[in-house]
Amino acid sequence: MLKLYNAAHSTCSQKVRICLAEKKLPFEDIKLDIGKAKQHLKPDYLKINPNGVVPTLVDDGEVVTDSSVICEYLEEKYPQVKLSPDNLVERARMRAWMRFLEEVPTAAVRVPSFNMGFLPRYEGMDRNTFEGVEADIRPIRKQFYRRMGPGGFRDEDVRASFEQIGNTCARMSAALEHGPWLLGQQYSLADIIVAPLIDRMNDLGMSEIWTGKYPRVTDWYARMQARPAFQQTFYAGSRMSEFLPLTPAIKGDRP
Ligand SMILES: N[C@@H](CCC(=O)N[C@@H](CS)C(=O)NCC(=O)O)C(=O)O
Repeated sequence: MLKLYNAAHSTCSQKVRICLAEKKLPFEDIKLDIGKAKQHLKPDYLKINPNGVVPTLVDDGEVVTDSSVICEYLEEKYPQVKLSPDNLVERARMRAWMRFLEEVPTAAVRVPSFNMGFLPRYEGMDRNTFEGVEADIRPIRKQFYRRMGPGGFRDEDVRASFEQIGNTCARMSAALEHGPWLLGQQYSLADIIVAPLIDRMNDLGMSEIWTGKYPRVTDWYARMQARPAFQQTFYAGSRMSEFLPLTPAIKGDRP
């Protein structure tokens, strides 16, 4: 039996949930509160995921971490529904997309997500308290939280994120010239991994990054949304705007 430790609104969890749904694999859905209760930072969870992040997959007692790695593991272990091309060069292209998606837009999307949704949690907290109770307890995100601080990321960081997401859309648009999916005719893990990032930007009201400018991205997003696996993944409560009042991403830099 597969178990997935995840959070409803976490984009990395959503990547794996789409993959599981496409493959029609049943799994035990273990929801962690990664907000107030910080269940992903408790000693028992850190034993299976020392990075203190979601998602984590447990397959028959074996632990697999990191959303892209989990997706590739599922693809190799459960190949009945194929989400990658057979051709080696095409597979390499898919993996190059996956690395790019992790390095650029996955990291970029965190900046407006925090500035727009999560900051009210830290309201009234001074920097020292914030660093002690929020930043320093996070195994791989300490510096990220410290850079953000209780007041949020600087406008310059938010603008850089938007630029990176725009660049991602430009690359997607160029790739989509050759077919409905990023690799052409083959729907693959590359589409699955970028989908929650585009969905998050849409949820944050930022679809203007691609609307008008990259119509192929708009059409691709509509095709993604039409897939049953996508609808299964984005159940009620899995989008930030459903449970957090969103504030502007650009805050006006503080002195
Ligand atoms: N490389 C990891 C990153 C996972 C990740 O950053 N997860 C976020 C939610 S999308 C998280 O758990 N954040 C916890 C925190 O901010 O403390 C993966 O792809 O699984």
